[in-house]
Amino acid sequence: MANVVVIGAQWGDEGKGKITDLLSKSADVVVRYQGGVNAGHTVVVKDQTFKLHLIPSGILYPETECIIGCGTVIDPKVLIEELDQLISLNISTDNLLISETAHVTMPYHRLIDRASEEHRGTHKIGTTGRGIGPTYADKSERTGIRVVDLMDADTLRKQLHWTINYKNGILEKLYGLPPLDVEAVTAEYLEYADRLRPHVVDSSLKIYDAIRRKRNILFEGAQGTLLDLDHGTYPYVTSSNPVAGGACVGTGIGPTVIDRVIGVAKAYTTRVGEGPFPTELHGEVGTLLCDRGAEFGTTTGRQRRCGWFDAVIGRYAVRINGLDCLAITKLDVLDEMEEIQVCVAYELDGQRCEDFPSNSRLFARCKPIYKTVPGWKRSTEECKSLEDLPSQALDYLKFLAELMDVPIAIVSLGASRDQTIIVE
Ligand code: 2SA
Ligand code: MG
Repeated sequence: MANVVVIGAQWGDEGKGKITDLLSKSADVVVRYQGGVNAGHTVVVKDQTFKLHLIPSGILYPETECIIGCGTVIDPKVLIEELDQLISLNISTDNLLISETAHVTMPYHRLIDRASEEHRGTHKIGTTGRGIGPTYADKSERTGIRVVDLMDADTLRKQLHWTINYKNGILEKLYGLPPLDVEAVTAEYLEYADRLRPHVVDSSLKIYDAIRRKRNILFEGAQGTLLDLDHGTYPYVTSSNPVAGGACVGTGIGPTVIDRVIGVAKAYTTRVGEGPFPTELHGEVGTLLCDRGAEFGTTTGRQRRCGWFDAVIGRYAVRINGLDCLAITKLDVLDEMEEIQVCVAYELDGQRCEDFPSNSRLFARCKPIYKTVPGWKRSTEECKSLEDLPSQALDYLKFLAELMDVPIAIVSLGASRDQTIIVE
């Protein structure tokens, strides 16, 4: 399988968890390169459901090495809870490695995330409230705490003494919140440090080692292309780079290492949080997609907004990520539809627009131009090959591939591992 990057081609929750779980079978190493505990991957193995936020889903395979790369932000409290959950289910966590240069989410990050959302009022982003933006902001501001700092008690004490006093000023003066206790936070984080220490490594070096030994490496993206800080629907984005290019910076490898990029997209579209969404459906059809697709956030339980497939966004994802192929997930959710609409282009101020506009203000004014295709009105959940699919479902997939000019390599028809068609 060589070295593969798996990314979300929409606004996150495309089913990357399931696809990376499938690909992890042939991977020796699985690496997360951005995001933090805002991500939520649901993986179903037999009758067990795993909800993972930070740990790569490759952990479910005993031989696979899992690395949380330097481009991620780590909330040690949640990470330890996740480790405990896996251990209680008899899954070994010995193969989990954590980059020493990843940044650490602190209590003030979570507080500032929530307070600043409230402060923004109608301009809020709709964040997950997990402190992601403020952790990355500190990284850029060069006031962040890195895993390596967490591992050294003296450094941590000194850094937190200064940083918490500084943050307390913001919490109190700007948001009217009570100050944090430096000693208590330091003690709490030193405990986390002891627990995580055995996992901490120079992850770039580990990955380089694996590359030299010709191991297969899977780079697991979180969130999606349209949530990318640079290429997404700014400001309604996350604070990292979920696009394929992020895999290099977020792990410490060069672009020549990557052999293949796979995009994951739902057969329709969802978005959670605020921001423009041209194909969003508000009526009955939207509710049907939400119900059949069980569209609720893995991390926050928020209901996801639902809409038709948007091929303009699909083409954009192909371009921005250099996609080799697509995995289309949740096709079965459309099984009951009489007819299905696909957004083939936008109408922008009376003009037809084929390409995603990088200007957010223009994007917010885009109206979908739909092509209606027939539904198949039959269950696809048991289909094991393309031949098993109803002809209308096959035509739908062909139409999507044609619109985005990219082959479809995987089709997913349900949550479990065997509800998958691998296109030869
Ligand atoms: P943040 O918290 O700063 O990253 O939020 C900024 C925007 O990014 C969106 N975002 C997400 N969108 C979809 N799925 C995500 N992960 C969870 C999941 C979400 C959940 O897998 O279900 O449980 O609610 C995710 N993470 C961030 C977020 O909605 C904001 O629009
Ligand atoms: Mg998710």
